[in-house]
Amino acid sequence: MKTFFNVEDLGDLKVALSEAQEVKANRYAYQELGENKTLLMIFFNNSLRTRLSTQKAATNLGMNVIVLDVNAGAWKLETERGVIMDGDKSEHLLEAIPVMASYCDIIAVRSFAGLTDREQDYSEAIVNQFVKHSGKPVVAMETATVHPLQAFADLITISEHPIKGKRRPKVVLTWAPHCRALPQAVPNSFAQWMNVADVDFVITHPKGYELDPKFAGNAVVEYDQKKALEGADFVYAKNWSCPGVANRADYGKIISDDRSWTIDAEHMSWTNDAYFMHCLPVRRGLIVTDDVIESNRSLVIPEAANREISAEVVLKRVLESL
Ligand code: AN0
Ligand code: CP
Repeated sequence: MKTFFNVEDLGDLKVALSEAQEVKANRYAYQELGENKTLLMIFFNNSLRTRLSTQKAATNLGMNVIVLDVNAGAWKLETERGVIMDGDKSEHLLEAIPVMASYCDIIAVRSFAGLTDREQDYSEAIVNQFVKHSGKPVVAMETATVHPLQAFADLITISEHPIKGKRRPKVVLTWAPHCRALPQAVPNSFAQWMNVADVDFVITHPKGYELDPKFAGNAVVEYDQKKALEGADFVYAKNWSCPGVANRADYGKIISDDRSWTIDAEHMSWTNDAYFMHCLPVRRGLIVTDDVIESNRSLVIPEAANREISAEVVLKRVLESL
C-alpha cells in the first residue's frame, strides 16, 4: 500500500478485518518488519487519539517515530505557490516536504479543511503536495476531506459487536449540533466505508447538510431523524459544517443549531437498543448527553482503542510494500 486515503486503498474489507483481529491478538508479532524504518508524523492541527495510537502502532511494529507539530516550534509554512513570502511564514512547503521526507520512510499527515474554500479543500491541495513531492508513502491522519484511520477503527468496532439474528446491522450516521464549524472528513470517510461494508446504512441530517456525493454514494438519506433512528443497531453521531453541495456559498458554515438533534435517552429509545458511537473528541450536552455516552451501550472507548489496530494494519501494509 503506497497511500492510505480511501477505502479502496485497503482492498477487500473482510480480509482487512480478519487481519485487524490477527494484529489485535498479537500486536507485537511484526517487530522485525519496522526495524530501522522511520515514521514521520506531521500535525498541522491538534490531536489526542491519532497522535498516541499511530505512534503506539508504529512502535508495535518496531519502527522509530518522529513527531512534528508544525504550529509548535517549526517554521510557519507557506502552502501557496507564487506568493511573496514577506509575512509570518518563513519556509515553503515545497522545500519542507522533500527535507522532511529525507529523514523517514513513511509520512503521516494531519491537515484539516480550512472550511473557507470548497475547491481548495476538496482538491486535497495540501496532502497531494506531500504525495507529489515526498517520494514516500503518505498516510492520512485526517486530511481536508477524509479520516480513514478513524473509519477503519469504526468498522472494526462494529464488526466486534454482532447483532443477534441480523446478518446486516442497521447503522445510522446522524448529524448533531455543535458550537464551532467542524470539517466533513469524519462523516465523509464513515459514509464511504459503510457504503462498502456489509451493513444497511442510513444518513440523517437537517436539510443543507448533504455530504458530497463522492462520499455519500447511494446511501439512504432520511431527513426525519426519528424515522432514521427507528430500528438502528448503531448510532454514529457527529457534527459537520455545511458541505456546500446544494449551496456553495454556505460551505464550511453552521447553518443549523437545532438542539433537538442532540442524542439523548429519548433518541436512543427509538432504536433497537443501539450502540452509541462517536470518534471523539465530543462536546457533551451538544452532541450527546452524559447518560448516553456513559451508558453500557456506548462504544466510544473501544472505538478509540481500535485506532491502534487500524493504524497498525495500515502501517504494516505500507511497510510490506516498501
Ligand atoms: C475534528 C473534526 O471534527 O474533524 C477532529 C475529529 C477527529 N474535531 C474537532 O475539531 C473538535
Ligand atoms: N478521533 C480522533 O482522530 O481524535 P484526535 O483528533 O484526538 O486525534
